[in-house]
Parts: sequence; C-alpha cells; structure tokens
Amino acid sequence: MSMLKQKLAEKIPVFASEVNDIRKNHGDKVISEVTVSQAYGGMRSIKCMVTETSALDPNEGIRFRGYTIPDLQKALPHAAEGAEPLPEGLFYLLLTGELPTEENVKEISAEWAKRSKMPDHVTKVLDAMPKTTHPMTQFAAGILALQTESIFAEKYREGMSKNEYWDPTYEDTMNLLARLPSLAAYIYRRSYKDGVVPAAKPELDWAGNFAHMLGYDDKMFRELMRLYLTIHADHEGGNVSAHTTHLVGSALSDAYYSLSAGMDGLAGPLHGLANQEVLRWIIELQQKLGGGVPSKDQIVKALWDTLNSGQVVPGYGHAVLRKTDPRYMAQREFALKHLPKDELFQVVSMIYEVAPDILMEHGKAKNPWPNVDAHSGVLLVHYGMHEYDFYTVLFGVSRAMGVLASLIWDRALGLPLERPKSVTTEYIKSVINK
Ligand code: CMX
Repeated sequence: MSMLKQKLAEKIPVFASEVNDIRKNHGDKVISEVTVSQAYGGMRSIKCMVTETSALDPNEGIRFRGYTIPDLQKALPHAAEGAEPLPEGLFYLLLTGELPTEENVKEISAEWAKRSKMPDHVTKVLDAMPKTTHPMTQFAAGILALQTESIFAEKYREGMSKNEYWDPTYEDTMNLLARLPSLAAYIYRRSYKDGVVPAAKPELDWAGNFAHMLGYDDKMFRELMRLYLTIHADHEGGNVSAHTTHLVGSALSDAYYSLSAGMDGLAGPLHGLANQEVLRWIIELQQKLGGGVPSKDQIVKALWDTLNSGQVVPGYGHAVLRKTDPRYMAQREFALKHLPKDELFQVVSMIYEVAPDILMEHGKAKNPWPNVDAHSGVLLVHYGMHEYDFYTVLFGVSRAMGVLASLIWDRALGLPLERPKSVTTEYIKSVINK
C-alpha cells in the first residue's frame, strides 16, 4: 500500500469516530438560519454542508487545510528546477491534512505516471465529436467515457459494505487524476494542433509532464502549470463545481460521474469559464481599437459599455470573497517576477486599477475586486497558449484534486444522500402571512 493510502487508512477511523460523536451528541445545535432572500437567492452563506479540505474567509481568502497560498509556496515541495509548489503535495495535504515530505510527493508523481494510460476508446469517443466542440464539452465527455474503468461501480455491483466505500473511491480518484492530463492534452492537441500528444515523460512531475504533453517544453511554462494547478484546486465546498461533485456523489454515483457533472458546472461563465471570458473581453477590446495596448480611458469606457449593456465584467466579483482573491495575487506576483513588461499584463494591471472603482460606482456587485479568473489567461498567453477556449480545462484538471479529495472523505464519513427541502412561493407567502 502506498504511503498516502496508508496514512489515509490510519486517519479515517479516528476522524470518522469524531464526526460520529459530533453528529450524535450535538446534532441539534443550530449553525445557520435560512431567510426568504436566501431561499430565492442561491442559498448564499447558508451553512448547510461540511467540507474538510479548505475554507474560504471573505476577507482573507482561501486556506487549504489551514494554509494560505503564500504558506504553501514556502511549505510544499517544489521541482528541483523551480520554486513553485508541486500540486501532488497539495493533493496529499487536502487528503490527509498534513504537509507532505519530498518522498510523499515523489511517490504520488510516480504513482500517477504509472496509472496514466487511458483506455483506447476514450480518444475514439472524442474523435466522434467535431474538433470545434468546446473543450469543456470534450473534457466532461472524456471523463464520462473513462467511467468504464470505475472500480467503485464494479465493487458496488459485486456487493460491498459501506465501510469500504472510500477505498475504491480512492482508487478511482488516483486513476482519474493520473489520466486527466493525458485527456486534457489530447483535447488540446486535437482541437488546436496536429492531434498528436507528445509521449509522456514519466520522469517529470505531474504538472511538468502535463505541460510537456500539451506541447510546451519551456521551464517557465512548467513552473506556471505547477502554480496554476495548485491554486485552482479547491475553494471550499459551496462553489458550483465542488457542490455539484459532492451532490452527484451523494447518490453513490462514482467519481467519474461526479467529476464529469462538476465539470459541467465549471463550464458556466459565472464560474470557471470566466477565465476564457476575461481574455476574450480583452482581445475583443484590442481588436475594436485596432490593436496595441488600450489606454486607461479606453478601458474605463469599455468597462462601462459592458455594464451598461447589462453584462457582467468577467473576472470580477465573487459570491463569498470581499477582497482581491489571493489566487489573483499569486498570479500577479508570478507576472511581476517573470513577465513585468508583457503588454497584456499591462492591460490586466490597468483593469485592476480602474475596475473596482467602476464596479463600486455601478453599485451592484457586492465585491468589486478581481477573482482568480481575471489573471490566469495573460500568463498562459505569455508562454504561447492563445487558445482561450481551452483555459477552463486547465482549471478543471486542477479542481479535480480538491473535489475528489472531498469525495473520498464523503465516502469515508458515510455522508448520506443530499436532499434539501424546496418550498413553493405559496408556502413562503403563507409563512409571511402567519
Ligand atoms: N460585473 C457586473 N455585475 C456584477 C458583477 C460583475 N463582475 N459581479 C456581480 N455583479 C452583479 C450581479 O450580476 C448581481 O446583479 P443582479 O442584482 O442584477 O442580479 C449583483 O451584482 C449582485 O451580485 P453579487 O451578490 O455581488 O454576486 P453573486 O454572488 O450573485 O455572483 C459572481 C458572484 C462571481 C457570479 C459575479 O460576481 C459575477 O458574475 N462575476 C463575473 C463572472 C466571474 O468572474 N465569475 C468567476 C468567479 C470565480 C470562479 O468561480 O471561477
């Protein structure tokens, strides 16, 4: 058994017993109340689910198992050639709650490399779709096509005790995470390049090898992928991709079904697709102006035009955050260090200077500050990845680590079918009139 699985097998009974005690002895304690506005308003802020892997503070931002992004940049192992954290280390942390050693991380890299071969039918399923199919459609379909490999589904059919659920979910997760880079690279190469994925380099780490399979062998692109795949992994449990994965998983749908559904949610423009929308917004602005770097005044006008036409400014605002997203800051710092003179970075920085004031003056968005998606595209373009329709797939490869780590814990804790109660407007009126 791997060190990771061994560690998990030790932790599960201890933590499961703690949770059982809490549920048994404090189940009636009230932690949230629900207002009519929340029932109509997307359930904002209702504390009604438990996710262990990360927690989001509106004013501080994300902590992964208690660690901020700057903490992780220091504490997680990195590749010999660079300074950015290795996402395998984050996965270890999300799953176990403990910081990994170099050895732990190397073991995961090696295990994912070993498990990485996709069955042949997956590429055939993708080949049946036009190359112009949106990459997120291909990604979700590819994950579903991989479902033929589900060990959980097989064991469930054979008959398995509830106590064992976490084990095949762990195996499915490890196989999925091992194969997602190959799947994503195939989608990228067939949609935009020659359809040939460069042969994997198993001696590289997960993100480094992914960069290579996408066709990028620049050391700095590898470093960017390490950072990118680390910071996009998890954002507590209530966001659409995490919540969907959890919800679908609660029906005991296996990790493939659950993740594929989560990715359908990530593909929405109010969620992960915003990263492509940000770049599209900037490029369309540049095209309208005949190219070059737009002036601050031109950016101000374009922001107002977007708002006045009833559209959202992509990359700005957040349902929980009330400050600049630390994931935005991590990417901005990467840009300041490695590409300070990049023209597109200048544009992104100018938007950052003016957009918050405009959004505040506009008066609708509760959070006028940029989120993770406002910055990722410019970094990718700098290293040559211009195909912005693909960006959400990169987000998805990373997000899979967080939502699947949570799914393993859902199974380990025996969390039940999710089934909130809906009410009708008639019911709400009756409560108001009481
Ligand atoms: N531009 C214009 N209007 C915005 C806005 C923005 N960036 N952000 C919020 N608003 C508007 C909302 O559309 C809403 O308008 P209505 O009252 O007409 O419905 C109003 O402000 C209040 O919204 P809110 O409570 O501040 O924000 P929500 O929790 O409803 O939505 C989010 C959060 C992210 C969907 C929203 O800020 C948005 O649409 N941002 C742009 C898209 C984006 O960047 N999404 C990526 C988020 C990060 C991620 O998940 O990847």
